[in-house]
Amino acid sequence: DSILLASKFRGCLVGGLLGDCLGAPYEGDYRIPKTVLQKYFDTLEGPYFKSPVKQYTDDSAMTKCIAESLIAQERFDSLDIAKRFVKEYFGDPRRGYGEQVVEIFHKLRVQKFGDPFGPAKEQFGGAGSYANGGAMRVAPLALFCHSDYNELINLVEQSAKLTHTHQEGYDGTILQAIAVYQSLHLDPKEKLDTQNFSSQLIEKMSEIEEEDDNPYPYQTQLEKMQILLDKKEDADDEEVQRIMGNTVAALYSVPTAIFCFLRACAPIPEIETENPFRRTIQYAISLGGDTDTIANMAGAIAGAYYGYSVISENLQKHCEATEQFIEYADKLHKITASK
Ligand code: 8NA
Ligand code: MG
Ligand code: MG
Ligand code: MG
Repeated sequence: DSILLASKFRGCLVGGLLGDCLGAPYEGDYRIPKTVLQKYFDTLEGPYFKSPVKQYTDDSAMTKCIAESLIAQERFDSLDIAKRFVKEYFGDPRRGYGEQVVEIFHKLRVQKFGDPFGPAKEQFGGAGSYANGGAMRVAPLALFCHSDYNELINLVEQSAKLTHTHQEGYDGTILQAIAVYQSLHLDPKEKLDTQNFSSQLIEKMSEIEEEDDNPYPYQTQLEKMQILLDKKEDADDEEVQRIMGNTVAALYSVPTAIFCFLRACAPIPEIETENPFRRTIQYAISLGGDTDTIANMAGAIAGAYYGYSVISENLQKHCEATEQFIEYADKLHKITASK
C-alpha cells in the first residue's frame, strides 16, 4: 500500500545516506575490527549527544543531483542531470570524488554541455570507467521507476553513461537499481527468501549482460554470492573480501553490497544489534575498502526493504542532510503516485 511504499522511499534514500556518512571515516582501511565498529555504532545510536555531523561524500552529492533533477523535471532529463553534477562539483568539490570522474565535469563545462554523453566515452583511453560511481547515486531513479521495470532499465543505463561507459560500470549500475527495485516490491513482514532474491537478480541480469571477452561477469559474481550465502558455517571476512571484493570497481562492490544486505537478515557474529538495517551497514563497513560506497549501496537496498521506521533516529541525527533526503523521498513518492 501507499503508506508502506512512502516509508520504503524514505528508507531507501536515508538508508543510503547513512551508509555513506557513517562509512566515510573508514574509506580505504583494509578491514575494521568488529569491536571498534560496535563501539562506534553503540555510541552514535545511544543517548543523543552533540557532536559534529558525519559529512556525506560524493556518493550522496551525486544522489542529490539526480533526486533534485527528477523532482524539478518530473521526468528523466540527462542534460539537466549533467548540469547539476557539474554545478554541484564546482560548488563543493571537496567531497571525495573519484580521481578521474572530475575530468568529465571540467570537459562538460568547457564544451557547454553540447554533448553530455561525450566526455565519459573518453575516460581511461576510451575504455570508460568501470568504477561504482554510477551505482552509488542511482537510488532516486530506482524509486522514480518503481512501477515500470523496462523504463527503469533504460533510464538507469543512460544515467550511468553520463560518466561510466565501461560495460561493467553501467551494468553494475543496473544491478544496483534492480536490487532496490526488488526490495521495494517485497513485504518486510514476511521472512526474506535470500536465495530467491539472488536467483531473481541472476535471471534479470541474464537479460542485461552481453557476451564479450569476460562473459556474464555479474551473473558469475552473484552465483559466487549464492554459494557464500548458502554456507552452513558463517563465511569469514577474509573469504568474503577475497570472493566478493571491496574495491571501487563496480564488479567488486555492487554484488558485495547486495551480499551485505542478504547476509545481514540474520545475526552476524560480533555484531551486536537486533536491528537488521544497522547490522547491514555495520557489516558492510567492517569489510573495509570502499566502505562509504558499499555501505551506501547496501543501506539503500536494506532501507528499501525494511522501510524508514527501522532506521534509528539517533543515527540519523548524527548524519548531514538527513532532513533533506527525507524531503526528496516524500517528493519522489508524491510524483510517482500521480504519474
Ligand atoms: P572514477 O570513474 O574516477 O573511478 C574511480 C577509480 O576507478 C579511478 O580513479 C581508477 O583508479 C579506477 N578505474 C575505473 N575505471 C577504470 C578503467 N577502465 N581502467 C583503470 N582504472 C579504472 O570515479 P567514480 O565516481 O566511479 O568513483 C567512485 C568512487 O570514488 C567511490 O568509492 C567514491 O566514494 C569515490 N572515492 C573512493 C575512494 C577509495 O579509496 N575507495 C577514495 C575517494 C573517493
Ligand atoms: Mg564517497
Ligand atoms: Mg546491455
Ligand atoms: Mg567510496
